[in-house]
Amino acid sequence: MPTVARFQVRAQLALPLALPSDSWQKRIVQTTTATLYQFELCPFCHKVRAALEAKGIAFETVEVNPMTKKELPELESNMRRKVPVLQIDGELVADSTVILNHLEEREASLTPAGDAKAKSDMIEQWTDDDLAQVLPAVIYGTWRDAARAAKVVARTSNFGFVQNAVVRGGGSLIMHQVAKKISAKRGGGNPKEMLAAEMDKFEEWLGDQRFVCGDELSVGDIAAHGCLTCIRDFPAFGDIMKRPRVAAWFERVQEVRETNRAAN
Ligand SMILES: N[C@@H](CCC(=O)N[C@@H](CS)C(=O)NCC(=O)O)C(=O)O
Repeated sequence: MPTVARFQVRAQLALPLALPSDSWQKRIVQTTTATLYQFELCPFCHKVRAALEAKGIAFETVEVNPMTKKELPELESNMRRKVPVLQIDGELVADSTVILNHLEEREASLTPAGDAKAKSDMIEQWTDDDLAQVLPAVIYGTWRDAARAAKVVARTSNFGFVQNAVVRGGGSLIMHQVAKKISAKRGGGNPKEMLAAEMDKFEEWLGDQRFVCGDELSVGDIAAHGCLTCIRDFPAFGDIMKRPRVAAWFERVQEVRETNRAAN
């Protein structure tokens, strides 16, 4: 049995079809899905993807050009032009934590009760403040990884021909600089060691439990899992998976996501 019951949230718009009135198929149901505006390598965007999948909400993604952000819809003046932005039922919601709260309010909740809620919240906060900050430093930390990341961004973004060439050529340089900046901001340590220290904390919080708050999946699991998914194609992910308890947890959460994922 999946930990989260499979359900799909779809605003259903019934469109009358020109069919004989006695036909059983009088209407066709068009499913409205959510739209996630994202960058392919943004850990916060992957956090939202994990929540949408675990909750069985069908969604499509729009890759935002990081230079122009022209794909982003018109946002209210108090919303920053950052990804992720989720459009759901005609509403625009920005910021991964705000989006996850919004989904918690409208769908079956993954927020545990009592003390476990404090732990789930703490792990989501850690994901935003520490894990999501350290990951880019790791994946852009070496020239080879930065070049790989630049390729992924160029491939998935809506760049024109010239911008694409610029990103492929100069992207690794920029990303490497970004990695250095992040490292400096966090005390100038080695990014791999910083990530290992963060994963030590996570492993301790997880202990021998199935999920971070015990037997049930929580927002804390979703946040951390989504964030880690972002680096799945990078060598650093292999290092994390050398931790047996973390690897088993990762597979468990992955299974929930895959079981509940809505057909897009
Ligand atoms: N607190 C925000 C952080 C979002 C964020 O920093 N997004 C980055 C991408 S990972 C972004 O859009 N950067 C573009 C910019 O700052 O112009 C969240 O949780 O969603």
